[in-house]
Amino acid sequence: MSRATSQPTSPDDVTALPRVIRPYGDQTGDGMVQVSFTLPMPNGKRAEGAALQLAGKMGIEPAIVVHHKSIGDGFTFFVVYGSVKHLVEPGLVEVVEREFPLLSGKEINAAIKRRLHRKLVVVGACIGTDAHTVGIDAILNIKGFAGEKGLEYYREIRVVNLGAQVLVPDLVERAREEKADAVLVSQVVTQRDAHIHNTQAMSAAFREAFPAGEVPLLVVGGPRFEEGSQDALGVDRIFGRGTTPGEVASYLVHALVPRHDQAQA
Ligand code: B12
Repeated sequence: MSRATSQPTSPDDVTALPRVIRPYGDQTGDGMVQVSFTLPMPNGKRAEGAALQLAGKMGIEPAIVVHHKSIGDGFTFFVVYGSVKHLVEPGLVEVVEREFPLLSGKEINAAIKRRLHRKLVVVGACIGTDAHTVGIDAILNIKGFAGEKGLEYYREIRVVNLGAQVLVPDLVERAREEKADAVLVSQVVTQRDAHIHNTQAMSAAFREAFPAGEVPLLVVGGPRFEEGSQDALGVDRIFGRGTTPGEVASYLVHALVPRHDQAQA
């Protein structure tokens, strides 16, 4: 009796997957996908035809429009369902592994207390015109996120949450006043790449205001940052969709506590 098919597959075990796969709809390998988009056209037959034309150009063929709805004057929202021919090679996917261990609350507090001998200071804000505070609050506020308490809950972390629409010069000033070890910035709105421009401006302002080696750890988060783009943005770390406070606290210990040890040595 073979048990191979009932073994759970590890998400990281590429040897358990075929070399190539296709999307699954009704049956294995049928290549079915569903996409949604908006066209700047009034709802109607011509707009439906335009949606199918786009689907064809995207390689979705045959395709059907399964939903279309007018969303204001001259705009139509579509959901299109159809088959693609493309093959996916799971073995070629590069997975960015977390570079630090996840610590428990107790371990985090103990590491800060033992090695820093004072509270670790975090200043957080949404910068620019961004008023989406739910994400940064999920990380900072005591109530936390996904069953984990936020950074305010940690005895050895002092949190200063500046809220929404904070101007970069004010953030720099407050970080200096509070002697921030880390500055945590949230950017949710991505229209016209606002999240990228704001983050780069923030990083530049901190690097201009603080001497080299004394710039606080710069951490930015939001649902649409590209993994691994921290260097291009001039920050130390990026956190994306679904981040939990425990991950951030573990990272802060990983990045700051040893750093302080080295400075004392
Ligand atoms: C709630 C909401 C609002 C609320 C915000 C209330 C508040 N106090 O935050 C209100 C109604 C005010 C609002 C307004 C607007 N919104 Co709005 N909003 C949303 C919505 C529905 C949910 C966002 C949210 O709370 N997510 C839940 C949190 C927990 O998730 P998160 O932000 O991703 O955070 C997690 C991670 O990303 C990460 N993280 C985030 N930040 C940070 C920071 C650090 C340091 C770290 C470590 C981690 C981290 O950790 C968090 C937990 O895992 C989204 C759509 C959606 N479903 O996402 C639209 C959305 C973000 N809004 C959008 C828009 C366009 C607007 C408006 C411009 C609308 C308008 N025309 O007025 C305004 C802009 C206001 C402004 N000046 O910013 C767009 C943005 C599109 C884009 N490409 O930029 C979205 C995507 C909706 C859409 N599909 O169009 N919005």
